[in-house]
Amino acid sequence: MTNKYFLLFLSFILIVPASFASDPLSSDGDDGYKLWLKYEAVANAAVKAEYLRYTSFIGESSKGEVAQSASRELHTGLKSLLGKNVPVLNSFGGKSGGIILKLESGTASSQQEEGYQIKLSGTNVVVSSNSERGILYGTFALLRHMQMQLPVKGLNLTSNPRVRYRMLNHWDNPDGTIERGYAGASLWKWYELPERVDPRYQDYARANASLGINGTVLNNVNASARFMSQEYIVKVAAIANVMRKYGIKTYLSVYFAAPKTLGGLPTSDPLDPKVRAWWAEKVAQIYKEIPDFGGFLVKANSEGEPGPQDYGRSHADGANMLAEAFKPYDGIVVWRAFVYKADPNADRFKAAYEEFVPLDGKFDPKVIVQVKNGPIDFQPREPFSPLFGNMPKTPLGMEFQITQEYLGFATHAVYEAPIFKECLDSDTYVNGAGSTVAKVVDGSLHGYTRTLMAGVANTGNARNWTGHPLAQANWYAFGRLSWDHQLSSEQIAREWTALTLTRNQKAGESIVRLMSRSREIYVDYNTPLGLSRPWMGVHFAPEPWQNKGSRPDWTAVYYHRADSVGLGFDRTESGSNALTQYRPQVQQQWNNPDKTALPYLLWFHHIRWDKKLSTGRTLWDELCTRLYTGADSVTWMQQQWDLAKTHLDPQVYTDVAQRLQVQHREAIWWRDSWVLYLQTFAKQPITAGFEPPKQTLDEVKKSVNVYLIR
Ligand code: GCW
Repeated sequence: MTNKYFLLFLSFILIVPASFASDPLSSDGDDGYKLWLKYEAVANAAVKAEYLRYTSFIGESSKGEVAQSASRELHTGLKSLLGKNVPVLNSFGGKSGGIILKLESGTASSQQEEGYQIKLSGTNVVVSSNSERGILYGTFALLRHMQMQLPVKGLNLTSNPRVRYRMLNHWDNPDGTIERGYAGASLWKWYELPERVDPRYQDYARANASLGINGTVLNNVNASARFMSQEYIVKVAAIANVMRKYGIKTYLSVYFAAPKTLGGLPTSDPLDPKVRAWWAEKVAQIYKEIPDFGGFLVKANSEGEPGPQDYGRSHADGANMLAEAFKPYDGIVVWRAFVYKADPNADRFKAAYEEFVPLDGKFDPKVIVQVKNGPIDFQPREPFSPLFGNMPKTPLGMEFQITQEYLGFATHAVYEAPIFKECLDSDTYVNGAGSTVAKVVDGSLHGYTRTLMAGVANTGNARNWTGHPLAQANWYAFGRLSWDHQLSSEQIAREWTALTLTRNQKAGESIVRLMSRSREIYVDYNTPLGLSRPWMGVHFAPEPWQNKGSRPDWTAVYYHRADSVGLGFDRTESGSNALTQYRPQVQQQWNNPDKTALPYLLWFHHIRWDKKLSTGRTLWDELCTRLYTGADSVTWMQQQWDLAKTHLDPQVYTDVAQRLQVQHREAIWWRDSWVLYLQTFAKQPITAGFEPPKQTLDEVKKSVNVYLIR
């Protein structure tokens, strides 16, 4: 056999067929399934010629399954980008013009365990790392580089993750529904597992690994004890077997009362020796099936879920009991700080801080406390949670929400990177200026190494994974930021757009413009000037008038506090005084209504309707202006989208264009609900220059009620 034919032969036996097995034919148009891993053929002749010079072989130095995923992905990618079958070789010493995936032994260079380096060495491109996972991440980075058609010449890239545990949280239920999921049913087909392993699990793993995500919590934090049964552990193990190949560890949410409901014990008291033994045995049972199991995520004593307080014990008692069960293993316990008691006089804003700060230093080192970005609940805009910086002896992980629970579900286009960045870049001032939330989360401020960033997933079994095509960007942005929180929102938007939608520069620019402004536009028509929670029920339809609930903080009026005098929640000394949970420098930012930045104004102050704001307008006029311009700006978004039309796949173009139409209609609905309702307190006409709503308040209420009918 000549060399050439031998290589061809090798490429056949060494290469596993390309993934995305269930791809539609290209004539079906772009259905979004391939996400940002399209690997479209390189059209530019010069770029292609350069790439061809470096792709005569793929050299792999490890046979481990994660490294194998890297070479398989590279092979798939190159085949599609360059139309060529690049052979994968184990022995390539002295060969030139290829891509070498090199596992370095020992503690080399500036790389951490999962970091990677990509550089030119002679005429080879070398992707090196101390770990197979690093090789996989480096491979995806190289493919990203090539998908963006950037030159190989001068390539020299070192990248390390800033956070250790980068994970998705799925709020998926055993019956296939997803709490706050808007993209179809769960990806996990529990009734088919463990025998049938849906090929989609692998594509899910690839997509995550391409961003550096290394953990996934498969089930809802409002957890079913079923996941602790042997029957389900085996099902979970079948998914974990797929995840492992892509460097992803599998985690489970646990139901704290499982010892009682599943184990038949008389109690689930974390200090009861039998309960402790039950969990230890349970964890051992899981590790038997899943040797690299990641750990538990726990929602306890929150919104009716059971927890240690049911037995007079603390969150630390509960978390530490579970941590003890993980002692023999590598796994961790992620304990959520999303708690708020039903106290009619309390400010929910203060609840997590009040319960958790006194526990600082009491958690086992295997515990990470996971904190939502804001003190309330994933609002379109929130100040950062005052827990960040105030628990220096406890690793605090970040919980972002990718699924658009309060951001218009999968209908409204809202690019979330600016929300994530706004929180990460906030200064807590705990160790002087520059003590950003990001530095708390990445461990650099308080010196802990168990660091975590979690995102509540927006995936479902919709063909395009996320329902709204642009919502894919939110999954992408979360993943990229969990790896490197210093990337800018715009940079990520550019990257995602070029990989996913179009490489045409002008078209790309108008999409990036649309994305970059989308969050502010949403805030303007939905919750301007620091309003929050104007919806109850399904968290979609506007209901600022909603004033009945089983507890006061489950009404809308609790949050906005509209009355004949003005609007907003006073959290200064004269109100709930929640501001004292922040350092003085932060308090100064927000305790004076004249100096508070307008986006946060009503978070902290009750403002008179006729008060003149820094814009020169009164509160009422400012509200009208924002609500109206917000709704109008959706037409601007439509224009930006249309500017890109000729450079977009028609299927994707139409899908987004139609969703933008819905968004526009609903933005007007939100605007009208707010202005008509608030007008009953402010008693003022709609600001001059804007057309009063065509409907009455009663009519709007009726249209909202339709959404609330079960
Ligand atoms: O935002 C609220 C949601 C609940 C969710 C809860 C939580 C999973 O409305 O659906 O429950 O937060 O984060 O625990």
